[in-house]
Amino acid sequence: MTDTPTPLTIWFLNGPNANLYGLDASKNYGTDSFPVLQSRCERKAASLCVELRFLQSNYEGQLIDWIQEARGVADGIVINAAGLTYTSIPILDALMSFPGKIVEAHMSNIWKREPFRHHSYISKVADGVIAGLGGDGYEFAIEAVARLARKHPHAAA
Ligand code: DHK
Repeated sequence: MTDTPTPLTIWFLNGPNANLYGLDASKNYGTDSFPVLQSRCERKAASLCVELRFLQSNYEGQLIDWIQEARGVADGIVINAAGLTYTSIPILDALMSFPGKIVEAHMSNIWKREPFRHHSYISKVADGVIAGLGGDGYEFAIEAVARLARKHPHAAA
């Protein structure tokens, strides 16, 4: 007999320009469009008994508002803050106020790229980082944060 896993709520936050994935000429972010990535993540989440809120904004303040809203609601956050990863102390501060688990995700391997992408403020608070594996990495990130949240539950709601 297999036990049903505890249901979890995970928020997946995507930063500036993520809506263009699959459409950018560089193909740094693979060929899956953003809606395709979203459906892949939702399918993966459902298979793990995770309710997923998949969000994207080009605005730093909106991402901060969502992180604050996630307090007391979400068991974990997956975040790809995109270009804000390297600049945003306010996003770092908001994440520091979040009591659940945090996984940082990037489509590309940021350490293989330009030096300005090598320092992440998000990593200061992330429990783990997944980069360079494209859409597969997004699915791994959801599984990782769910496993962490189930191992170390906090009072989400
Ligand atoms: C996405 C972006 O938009 C860039 O600004 C980051 C990240 C890398 C990614 O690989 O998902 O530098």
